[in-house]
Amino acid sequence: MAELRGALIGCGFFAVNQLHAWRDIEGASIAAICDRDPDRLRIVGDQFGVARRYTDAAALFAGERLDFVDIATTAPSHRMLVEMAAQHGVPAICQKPFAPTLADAKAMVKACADAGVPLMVHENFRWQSPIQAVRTVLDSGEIGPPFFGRISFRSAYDVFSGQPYLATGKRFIIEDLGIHILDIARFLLGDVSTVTARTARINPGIAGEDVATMLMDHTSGATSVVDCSYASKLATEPFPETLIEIDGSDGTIRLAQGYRLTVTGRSGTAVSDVSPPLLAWASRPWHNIQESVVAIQKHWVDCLTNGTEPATSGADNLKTLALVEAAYAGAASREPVQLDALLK
Ligand code: NAD
Ligand code: 89V
Repeated sequence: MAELRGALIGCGFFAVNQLHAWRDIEGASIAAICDRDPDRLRIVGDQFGVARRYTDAAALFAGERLDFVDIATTAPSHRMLVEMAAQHGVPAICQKPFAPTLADAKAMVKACADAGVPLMVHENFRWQSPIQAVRTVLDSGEIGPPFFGRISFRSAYDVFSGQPYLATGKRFIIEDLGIHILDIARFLLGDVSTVTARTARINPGIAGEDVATMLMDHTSGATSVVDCSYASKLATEPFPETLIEIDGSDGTIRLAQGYRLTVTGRSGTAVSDVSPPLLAWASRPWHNIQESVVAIQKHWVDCLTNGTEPATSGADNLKTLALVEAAYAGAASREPVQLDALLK
C-alpha cells in the first residue's frame, strides 16, 4: 500500500518529537511543513530534511496533495486549522488542548464529521507504556471491578523554560497538564458524571493555577481523585511520571515512582518494572512522553489504513475537555459540576 503523505503545521518545541516519531513509523511520512515563523520553519526543515515549506497554512493546503495533516500549534489556532483541513477533505491530528473552549471543540468535531474526515486529538499520555500496562491489568480481571482510583502528577520540574507561554495564561495546570491526567482517569475508570475541584497558585511568578485537586464520580460507580501540582519539590524529581493507585473488589494496582508496578490480585502479588524504552532520539526524563508520541501516531496510521475510529477521536476528546471546563467551573464556584449539561 502507498505511504500516507502528511504535512505538519507548527514547528515549535513539541513538534520536533512528532517529526522524530514520523521518521520511526512505517506507512507515513511528512512531505511538507508549515510555520508562520520563518526561523522555526528553516531550523526544523533543515533538521528533518523537509524541502517543501510554507509560512501560511492556506498556501500549504492549496499547494499539496495530502493524506493527513498533523497540527502541532498551540490551542488558539486549532479551530481555524482543523476547519481548514475539513474544507480541503484532509484528515487531521490536532494537538491538545483540543480548543480554547468546548464550543470551539464541538464545532471542530462537527466540521470534520460533516466533511467525512477523520479527526484525532494528540492526547498521548494514555499511550505511555506504563499507563497501557495498568489498562492491561484492569482488562485481565486480576483485581476485579475497580471502585477507587488516584491518578497523581506532582512535580517541581521547570516546564516554563521550554514552554514560556505556560507562565502567562490565566489557566495553567488543569488546561495544560491536568487534561492528560483527567484523560487517563477516563481511560482507566470510564466516563465521569460529576467533578468537584479546588485549585491554588503557589508559584508567584506565573499567571495561572499550578495546583489542582479533582474528585470525580464515574458512571461505573467508581470514585477517583486526580491531583496535579508543579509546586511539589520532592527528593527525587518524578517528572513526567503519572502515579496511579487503583483498588478493585479483588485486589489493587500501584504504579509507583520509578515505573514500578505492583499488582495484588487473584493470583497473589507481582512486582514489575514498566519503564518505557529510551528511543534512539529520545532524552531523559522526556523519554516516557516521547515513546507515547510514536505509539499514538502509529495508531493514527493504523486507523487511517483500516478505516477505524481513533481512540482519542475529536468526539472522544470532548469528554476530556468537558472535564477541564468542569474543573475550572467547580474550582470557581466550589460546587460539584455535572458533566451532562456541558456535553449537550
Ligand atoms: P510552540 O509555541 O513552541 O510551537 C508552536 C508553533 O506553532 C510556533 O512555532 C508557532 O510559530 C507556530 N504557529 C502558531 N500558529 C500558527 C499558524 N496559524 N500557522 C502556522 N504556524 C503557527 O508550542 P509547543 O510547546 O510546541 O506546543 C504546541 C502544542 O503542543 C500545544 O498545544 C501544547 O499544549 C502541546 N504540547 C503537547 C505535549 C504532549 O505531550 N502532548 C507536550 C508539549 C506541548
Ligand atoms: O504534555 C504537555 O502538554 C506538556 C507538559 C508535560 C510539560 O505539561 O506541556
